[in-house]
Amino acid sequence: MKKTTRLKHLIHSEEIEFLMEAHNGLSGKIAENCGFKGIWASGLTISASLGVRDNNEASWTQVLDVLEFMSDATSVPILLDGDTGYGNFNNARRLVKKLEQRSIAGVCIEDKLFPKTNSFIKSEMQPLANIDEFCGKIKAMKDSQTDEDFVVVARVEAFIAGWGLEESLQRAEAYRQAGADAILIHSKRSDVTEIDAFMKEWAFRHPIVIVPTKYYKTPLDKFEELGVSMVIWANHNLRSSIVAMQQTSKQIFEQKSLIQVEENLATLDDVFHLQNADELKEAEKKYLPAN
Ligand code: SPV
Ligand code: MG
Repeated sequence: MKKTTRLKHLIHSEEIEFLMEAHNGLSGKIAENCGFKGIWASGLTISASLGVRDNNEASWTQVLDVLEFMSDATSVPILLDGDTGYGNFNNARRLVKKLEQRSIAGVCIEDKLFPKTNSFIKSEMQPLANIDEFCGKIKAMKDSQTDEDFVVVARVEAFIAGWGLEESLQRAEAYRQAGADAILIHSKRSDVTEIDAFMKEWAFRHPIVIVPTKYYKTPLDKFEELGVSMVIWANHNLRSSIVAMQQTSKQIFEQKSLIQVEENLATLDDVFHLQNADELKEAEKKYLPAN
C-alpha cells in the first residue's frame, strides 16, 4: 500500500495511533524498527540536529534534503512538520509537489507567520495567520496534490498564542471546511484541560491529532476517551540522543580513554546493521566481477 494511503488509514483508524519523531535517516529507521507505523519529521528536531534554531533558519530545500534521506531509509509513512508552509499558498503548494516526489505521505502546516518560532518560546507574542489566508493555503495544497491520499494536517496554534476555546474551535472548523484531512490542536499547558474542552465541543467532527509534549503526564486512556485519532511523540529521539551524546563526549573527554564507555554504546555491528551493510555485500557478489 502507498505510504500516503497508509498515513490516511492511520488517521482514520478506529484505534488511537502514534507517530514517533525522527530527524534523519538513522532516527527514522530506529523508530520504524521499534514498531512505529509512522514518523513525525519534526521541524524542531531537524533544525536542532542541523545545529540551527526552529525559526526557519534551515531553508525548505535543506529540510527536503533531510527528508529524502529519511524517506529512503524507512518504509513507514512520514508526516512532515511543514511549519507555516514556508511562505504563502504558492510556496506551500510547491512544497506539496516536492514532498510527493520524495514519497512523503503528508504535511502539517500551522497557522502562524513565516518565519515561525517554536510554540514553546514566547508563545503569547506570536501572531496567528489570518483565517481566510490560511484556508486559501490549505485549499491550494489540497488542489495541487496529485496523489489523492496525500495528507494535509492543519495545526491550530490559538491556545499556544494565548487565545481561548472559541478561537481554537472557529479556526479548526474553518480549516476542516477548507479541506484539511485532520486538525492538530496544540497546547502548551502541563495539563490536558484545553484539549479536553476542545474535544468535547468538537464532538468527533473530523480526526484530531495532538502533541502531548507538555502534558506528558496525561495517561493514554484519557486521550482515547476524548476521541483523539493520533498522538505525536514529537521530540523524544532527539532529546534522548542529546543526553547520550553529552554523557559519552564528557566521559571520553575526562577519561582520555574508551575503556569505560565502550560497553554502553551501540556496537559497530549495530551501526552496520542499521545501514543495511549486508545488502551491499550480497550485491557485490552479484554485480562485481569475481576476480
Ligand atoms: C515540532 O516537533 O517541531 C513541533 C511540535 O512543531 S512543537 O515543538 O511542540 O511545537
Ligand atoms: Mg515544529
